Amino acid sequence: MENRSSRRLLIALALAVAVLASLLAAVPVLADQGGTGLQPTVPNGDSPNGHNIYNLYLLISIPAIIIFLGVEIALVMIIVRFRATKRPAGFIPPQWHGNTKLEITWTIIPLLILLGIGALSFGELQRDFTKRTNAETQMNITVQGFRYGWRYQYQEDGLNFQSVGTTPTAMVVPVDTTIRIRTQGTDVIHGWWVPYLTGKTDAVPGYDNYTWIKPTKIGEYRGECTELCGPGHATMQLLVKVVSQQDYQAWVQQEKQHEAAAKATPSPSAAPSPSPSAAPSASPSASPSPSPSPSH
Ligand SMILES: [Cu+2]
Repeated sequence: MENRSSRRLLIALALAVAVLASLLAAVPVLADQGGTGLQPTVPNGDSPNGHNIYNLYLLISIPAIIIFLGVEIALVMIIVRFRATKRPAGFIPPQWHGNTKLEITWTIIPLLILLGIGALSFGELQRDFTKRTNAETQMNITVQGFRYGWRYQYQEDGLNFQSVGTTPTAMVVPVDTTIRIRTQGTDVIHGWWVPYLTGKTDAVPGYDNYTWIKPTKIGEYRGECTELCGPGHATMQLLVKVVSQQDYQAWVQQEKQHEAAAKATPSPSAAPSPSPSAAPSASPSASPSPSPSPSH
């Protein structure tokens, strides 16, 4: 009788865990389809570094989930099987203390696991968030965060434009190209994050941070500022548009024509140059080389 009720309880618990686990597993799929960005895992990136972050996430999370479930299931089984009401009145379990071998083992194993996670994470940070060498780099873009928008400077193609507001101007890049990205902040700390391409990279005033991307698929990738930088933080949306090499060249020519046309006929919307005192703080465009630190 007792055994049967314990078994039923265990089966019910196991079912609850299975249902919960399958629900959790379904969430990323649903989120991916909706493209909402609300998902418990990091996305599987369309750039080698984003992809590596995803692999590292799985490598750490899957064993962690298995260990968690193992511990919780064992705990529940012990609680149910050895509960006090099923023991004779005044029952005291065997009293024993100390087991040096066991204690050393259960200290060393977690230590090794943590050191392993630390080493893997450090390696990933080194690969993704240090300055790529010139030999590895095919293109350089400086991304400046300001309150509240982004400025993009293309070193090789000489483009310079900004993106402001919740319908962002795309940072257009060619597919299969290693792009070194330097991030800077012009006022406070911002964070440049396009989850499907790479991890979060802070844009810090007076300091250059580096990341890189090598997009493997043509498409549009959304992102946003990930450092709370002020009341307009939520409007600092990001868009990266990955296009073919030909489309990229066409886009560069088109941008250059736009820039030339804007210079030839200064429209009222363009920043008026004759009043130096009226330079708005949110427009760091005036200086062609605003980097406070050594160039690439
Ligand atoms: Cu920001």
